[in-house]
Amino acid sequence: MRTQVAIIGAGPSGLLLGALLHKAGIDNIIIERQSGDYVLGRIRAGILEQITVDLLKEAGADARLKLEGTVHHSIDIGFKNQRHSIDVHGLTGGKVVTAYGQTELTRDLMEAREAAGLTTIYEAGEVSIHDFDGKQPLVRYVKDGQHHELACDFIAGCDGFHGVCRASVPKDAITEFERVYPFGWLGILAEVPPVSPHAIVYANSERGFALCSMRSLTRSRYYVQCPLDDKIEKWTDDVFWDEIRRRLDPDLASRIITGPSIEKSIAPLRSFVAEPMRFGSLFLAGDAAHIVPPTGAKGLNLAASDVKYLSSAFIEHYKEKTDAGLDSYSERCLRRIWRAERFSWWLTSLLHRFPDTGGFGQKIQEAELDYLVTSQAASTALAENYVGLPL
Ligand code: FAS
Ligand code: PHB
Repeated sequence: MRTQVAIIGAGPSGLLLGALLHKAGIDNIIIERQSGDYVLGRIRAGILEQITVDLLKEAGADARLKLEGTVHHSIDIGFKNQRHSIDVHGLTGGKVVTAYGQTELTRDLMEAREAAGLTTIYEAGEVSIHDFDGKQPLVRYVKDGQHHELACDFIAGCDGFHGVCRASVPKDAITEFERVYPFGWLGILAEVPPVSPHAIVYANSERGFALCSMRSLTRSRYYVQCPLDDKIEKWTDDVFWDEIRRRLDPDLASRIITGPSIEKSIAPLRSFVAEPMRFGSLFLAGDAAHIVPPTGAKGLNLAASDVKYLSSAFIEHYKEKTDAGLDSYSERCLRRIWRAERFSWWLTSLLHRFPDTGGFGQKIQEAELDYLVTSQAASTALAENYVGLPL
């Protein structure tokens, strides 16, 4: 088999890249190690920057997003038993974010790909990539016991943090930067109306961080900071609902509608960047190249901006016969990535309780939060990062 761009991974990065390349008439095949249902079963991000919304429209996969996405003009910051609204829309000259689950976005892209009759090899085993630093890049995989080879011009490594692409780069050709946080997030999904349907709530408390989000007006997404070694079994629904209410201001806590969880998982938090993001004809995009703690709602959105840069670069290569975009891809992505890494690290450091936070640290966090919500300059800095910096 042969294609112009071989895409490894059918998560948001791979699917969005495939859709944008197809629209430009560039042949691509996606190779995914899991089943489509497994990919859809992963509950992850929920907040989309306008850049991501616009890319889904460009990819022709935004019909449901327009109907079911919930536009947010503000976010709430909770601390010292009070809640403060940050007018993101007003502070950024009208920019907004949209609440729409990554699962739904992935489903929309999958369905659009299938409708266009494009090839996605699911449940591909033993995926390996070859000669990406040479002239004849190649992907090998096993499907239904048969060994296959896919020749291509380029390989897009959209295979996430634990994928094969970054791992295939020689160690002396790549530099990795990482910070692992000493806690995780316990997240639950419940078919109950969100307590704050028009503003995500980020709460700092002496008991730890809490977040109130949503997937729709009837489906809520909540998180609490938890020890990294916590076992999910400890967190019964009742324990969870009691704990999150203790971390929120009394008014909000009294209004939370509880119900049985339909998904519950603990995710570790890390900051990670691999440099560079290009190795010959291999290009890394999304979580394959970087990870942010989800506090700033940047992970999925950074993946989308990588894909915007990479799809434009491939289109220039094939249509305008210039490699300027490919040659500048890594540098352009990394500038934006590091700004998002900084924002996500800063917000995580401000809202979470660390082992060494203590009484003094809590007071410092509360003083910074007090300044953040009362200073227009500080609120503007938060708002412009939250809606997404310009491409
Ligand atoms: P993904 O990891 O989504 O997709 C990579 C795909 O490649 C997967 O389908 C995988 O099966 C496949 N793959 C891996 N190895 C392969 C191989 N060898 N061969 C073929 N295929 C292979 N972001 C937010 O903005 N907000 C959040 O709240 C948030 N919560 C998160 C919670 C968790 C537990 C995790 C892990 C991430 C979270 N993220 C969040 C970040 C997340 O949304 C990512 O940014 C997003 O999934 C990135 O998409 P991809 O780059 O496509 O990577
Ligand atoms: C989510 O809805 O999953 C979500 C929202 C905002 C965040 C992180 C996660 O910062």
